[in-house]
Amino acid sequence: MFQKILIANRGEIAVRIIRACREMGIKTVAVYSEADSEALHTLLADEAVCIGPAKSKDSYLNMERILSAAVAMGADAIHPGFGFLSENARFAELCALCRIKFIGPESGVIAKLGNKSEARNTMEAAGVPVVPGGHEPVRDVDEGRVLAEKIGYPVMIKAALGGGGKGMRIVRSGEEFEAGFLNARREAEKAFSDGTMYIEKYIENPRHIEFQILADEHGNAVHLGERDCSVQRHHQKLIEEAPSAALSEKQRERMGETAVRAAKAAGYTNAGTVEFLLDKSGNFYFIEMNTRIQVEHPVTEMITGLDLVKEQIRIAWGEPLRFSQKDIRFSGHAIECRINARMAGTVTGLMLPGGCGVRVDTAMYAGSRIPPDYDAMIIKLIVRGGDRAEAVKKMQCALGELGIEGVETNLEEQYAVFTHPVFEAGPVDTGFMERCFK
Ligand code: MV4
Repeated sequence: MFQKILIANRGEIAVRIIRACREMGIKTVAVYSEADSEALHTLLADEAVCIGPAKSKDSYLNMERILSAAVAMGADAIHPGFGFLSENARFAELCALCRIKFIGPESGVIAKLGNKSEARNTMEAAGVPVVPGGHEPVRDVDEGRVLAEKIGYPVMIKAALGGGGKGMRIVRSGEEFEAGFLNARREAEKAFSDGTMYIEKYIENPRHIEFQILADEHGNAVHLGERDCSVQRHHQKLIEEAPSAALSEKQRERMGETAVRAAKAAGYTNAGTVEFLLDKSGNFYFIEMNTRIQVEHPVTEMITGLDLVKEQIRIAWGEPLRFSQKDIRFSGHAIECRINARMAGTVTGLMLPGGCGVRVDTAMYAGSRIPPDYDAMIIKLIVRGGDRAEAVKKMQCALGELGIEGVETNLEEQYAVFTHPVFEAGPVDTGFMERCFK
């Protein structure tokens, strides 16, 4: 097994990875920025290396500094977590060149799936349903308009290197097309230094359902069921749950098989997520595949009893999966709630909830500083109940116990969502937040 893993991340996911390594008897190296010298990941790891100033570009996104730290400390693998360099094909390639195992899929697979237009074609060729749309990126406004007419309005214009809502526009008529296309492309060029755009039919208020998959380096792949991530705002997920209350057992089986087919078609290894849109009639369509461990992975852990980070490490070491699809059992209902800071500052006081089936993933402690330079998510509350109603009740109680002093957060809004009759009744679609929380 690996002797020492460097964690190229910060915050709760870095802490989550350090814990998995420690349980497996693997030494850990944290990297940290000047703003994170007293962050929990810096304090908890066996060793820690300062890699630069607070700005992500100078620290957590600086490939040379991170690789230098890994070589200097004698790490034999790097876990990238999520965000930062986790889906950077060049970084995975550089790790390989330095003979350090990147805990994730191969560089070429990251690059192929990172291009959403190319991924669409790969999946369609493998018999995975995709949203009706074009097979090639569109070169200009006129070509785009012709394709949009053929698909039929409304359409969605997307950046090939996009995801997460950037460089994306809904266009509802021919008159709107030119402005929509040019604005989306300008945004894409700014965000990704690439203006490659493709067009799909727009699916109105879909449910956002993603399947967790695990694939080893020996050709075996399984899925660990789905997560329903429909509660979002401004393309930020707020709540995730498993299983989805919107799926029948039959649909779950078909989508799960499809997700495994998608992973195999991509030559995928390690943990990954296949994202689908589910429309009003129950049709599902592949939209993209995420090549990292995700923020919401704990809900899958809570209903399968598996530790996904440990599985990632075992797969990266070259072990075959320890289970086949029929060995995977699902039990109960799990929900995750993201608590975001609405400002930088110091958490002067912290009261955390607990109890049966309550899990808190955070790097916060009383006295923690929240620098202005990074993601606002500070705590993930995860609960598991026997069924959805019990899980919702547990989350209401856990949110009621949670106390955060010193910084403003979205805690009260989350409490309002969990006690909203429409959410309690469930399931909701991606239009829920806009309809019910203006
Ligand atoms: C879509 C879509 C509808 N039709 N594509 C959002 C982020 C990125 N991963 C893909 N996303 C979507 N792609 C087609 N063809 C709806 C979404 C979408 C969404 C869109 C607007 C507002 C909220 C949303 C939440 C989830 C998904």
